[in-house]
Amino acid sequence: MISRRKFFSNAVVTAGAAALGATTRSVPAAEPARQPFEISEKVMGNSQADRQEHPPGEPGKDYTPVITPNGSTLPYKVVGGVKVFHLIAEEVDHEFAPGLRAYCWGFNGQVHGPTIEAVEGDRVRIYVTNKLPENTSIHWHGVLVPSGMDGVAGLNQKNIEPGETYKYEFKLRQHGTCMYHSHSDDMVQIALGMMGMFIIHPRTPTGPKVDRDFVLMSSEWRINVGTKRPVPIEMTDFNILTFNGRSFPGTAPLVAKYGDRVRIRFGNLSPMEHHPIHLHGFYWKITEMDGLAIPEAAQQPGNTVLVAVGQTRTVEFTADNPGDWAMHCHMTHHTMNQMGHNAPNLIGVRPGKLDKRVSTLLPGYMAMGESGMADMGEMGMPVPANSIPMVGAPGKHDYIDMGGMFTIVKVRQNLTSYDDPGWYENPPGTLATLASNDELQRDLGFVPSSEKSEKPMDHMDMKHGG
Ligand SMILES: [Cu+2]
Repeated sequence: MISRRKFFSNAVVTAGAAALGATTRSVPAAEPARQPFEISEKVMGNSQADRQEHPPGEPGKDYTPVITPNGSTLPYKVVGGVKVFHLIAEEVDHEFAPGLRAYCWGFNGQVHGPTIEAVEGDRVRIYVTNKLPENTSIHWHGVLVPSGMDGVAGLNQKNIEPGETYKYEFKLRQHGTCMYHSHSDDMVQIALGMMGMFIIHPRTPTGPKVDRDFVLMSSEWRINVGTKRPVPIEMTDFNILTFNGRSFPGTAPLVAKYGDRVRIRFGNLSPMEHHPIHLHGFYWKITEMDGLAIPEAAQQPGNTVLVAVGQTRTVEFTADNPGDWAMHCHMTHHTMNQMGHNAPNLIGVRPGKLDKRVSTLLPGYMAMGESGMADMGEMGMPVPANSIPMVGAPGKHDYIDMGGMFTIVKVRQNLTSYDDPGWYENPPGTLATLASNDELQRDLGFVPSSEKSEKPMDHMDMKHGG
């Protein structure tokens, strides 16, 4: 491995004397012998002290543990100075949201697997037991490990056969937000949920102390309505979008006290799609990309961060704005549940007797949304068993017609615990309300008509449909 800077400095020394090919060949001879990971540690910005031997890092003393909403942290024990973890790859009857369960593949009875959490300098030994009906192997995504521990079946190791337990062991030589996932029959095993987050805290923290440190892993699934098994061959039309394996309204809120410094570590191991995650009410700074800390002066501000497949992005902000704040993927189809994407577009069309005619061909058919689709969940229309088409949730003010990759950040003053504090009480004068005629007359000079706008399409009356 040759760093770019090193390449150029060598190139300068020999410049003019040799063609480019000769220059590149001369580099190895000029390079002093390097220890494994030396260059990587420079890339990570680690100090000499970070390479010293340390006792295993302890939660509460060496780090503030992360919170995995709807998930958990993998327990460990210390054996001879090594942190020992045990992942069991197995089938899990997983609930995505109330009303939808499916047989997925996960770890230790969970989808996704529990969050692995350790400290830079820790030596970890991770046993992986395969209780699946096919081979597997686990890749530590972003973690700098020896090649033979990298987990790509066939390339780095033998497959873990059903019933076998493999042992991975390495020293953590970095800090940051990483992930883990199956790297055997990837398409099937990732589509079925075999992934989790791998958080490595710094041995010597820098920057402001964080009060709330959340972990959110994005994924997407195809679960045909009324079935109980995700379709692993789906490439394009995903209908269940999740944070930590849950779809709204199954996602737990992220609760913070007013003034808390909040960190959210996003990871995306969706089979196919990237997710622009948007937070209402705050601006954050992106502090890490793929687990690499960004120097403070280079931290990008924003309120939407694109998390591509395979990426992690970490953001931090101060919870200085009390309220209930939506946080969601901003792709609109990623904040809804099992909608049929082949439904005809009836917005603005008067369906008339269409429902009845189509229902003779398709029992249970209901034309979606002459005036939009927002009321489909609220109407409580009967849905097939084990499905959540257009399900949202009752909110404080009205029905919340969101689903999928959507959750709520709840910031409160005077919290006594981080349990769900319920809905936000809006201070007087801070809630959007129905305008009175007096106000309209005063400010607009007239009261707008309550009639719907007449559009040309209203006169089409389904003629085009035959
Ligand atoms: Cu998305």
